[in-house]
Amino acid sequence: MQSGFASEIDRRFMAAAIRYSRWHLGLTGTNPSVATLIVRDDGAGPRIVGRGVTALGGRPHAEREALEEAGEAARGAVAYVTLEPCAHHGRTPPCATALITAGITRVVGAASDPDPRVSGKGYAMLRQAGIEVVEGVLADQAADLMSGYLTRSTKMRPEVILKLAISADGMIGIKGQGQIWITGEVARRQVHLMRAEADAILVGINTALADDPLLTCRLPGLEVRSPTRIVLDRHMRLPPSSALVRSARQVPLLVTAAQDAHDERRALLTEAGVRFLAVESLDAHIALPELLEDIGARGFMTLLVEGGAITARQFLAEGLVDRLCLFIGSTEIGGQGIAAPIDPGQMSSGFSKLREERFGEDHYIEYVRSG
Ligand code: AOF
Ligand code: ZN
Repeated sequence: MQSGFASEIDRRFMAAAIRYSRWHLGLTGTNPSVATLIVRDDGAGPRIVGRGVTALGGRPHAEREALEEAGEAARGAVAYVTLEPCAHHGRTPPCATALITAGITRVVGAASDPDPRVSGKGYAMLRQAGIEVVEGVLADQAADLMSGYLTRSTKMRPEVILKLAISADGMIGIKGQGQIWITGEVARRQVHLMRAEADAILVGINTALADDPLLTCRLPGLEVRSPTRIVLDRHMRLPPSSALVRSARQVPLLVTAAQDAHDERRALLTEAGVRFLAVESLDAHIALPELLEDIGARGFMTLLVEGGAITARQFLAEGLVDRLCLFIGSTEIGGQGIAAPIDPGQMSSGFSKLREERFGEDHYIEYVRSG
């Protein structure tokens, strides 16, 4: 069995591969967005001869795309893969076999794959073929971008990302008012980027009624990456005239309604292109774990929850938030404000801080659930 050590150059190429894997986030169905770089050194220093990222819809896999670009240059080269190469015969033969056949002599891998058809087997196949394998290089960074895939594989539900924009005095809105601006333009663009990378986005009916949001990605050039929109709407109160329903033919819209809700409204919404997710209720609330299971079964790996207060509180109270993204504005709202469901100054021990940044005037803190 061959194994080796990672060099500083390995870490640099892996960091580049991880950045590249971000390219197809939200676009690969139930497959993770993986990247591969094929790098060779003919004496003048290492250079990239092939790049691949998991294709739209999830196939071909990243390794195949990269090997195709490299062609004969793959012989004797190093492959940097952000996920262990697959070992199973799916619709295509295993990527481990493709790397072996192409004459790759060294594989540097980041995250390991929980898929039982792959887990450990991909690296074992490479080693058996005499390829030097280094595992786990920048594994945490790679896994962070694949967290949706990893959550869905292990918990059978999507990763829940709760995004909250909070004023300097801890409010997320003003009572009785629709959308108000808590954060500035740079932060707002960042939120649209999060939408582009998510598989689905969810709001409660109160937010849908008060704000009449579109919930699409409106960054120039990235409009096509808008996620599927989901509204928690047990009594089917979403009006056909809402921005969400009017855009349902362009960007998918799912409404979660109880089976017995309003037949006439159901027909109107169906006519407008809306689809439904049947839900169970528990104490007048939608049963979230069952709903998440259903959303996961439909192939969604990441679910961005964008509000409002009641919905956010319910996800938090049921321990269903995996990642918490707080955008903290610099202005105060005052007494008419709706209090945020959490206090950034007093985070519960269930979360640990992953990163902190500044977006224009606003402060950004991202937490992940610990354990
Ligand atoms: C790779 N490279 O780029 C990705 C992989 O249904 P299939 O045949 O496409 O296989 C899906 C599994 O392949 C998925 O569960 C995960 O284990 C792996 N994803 N593997 O070698 C890739 N996206
Ligand atoms: Zn593969």
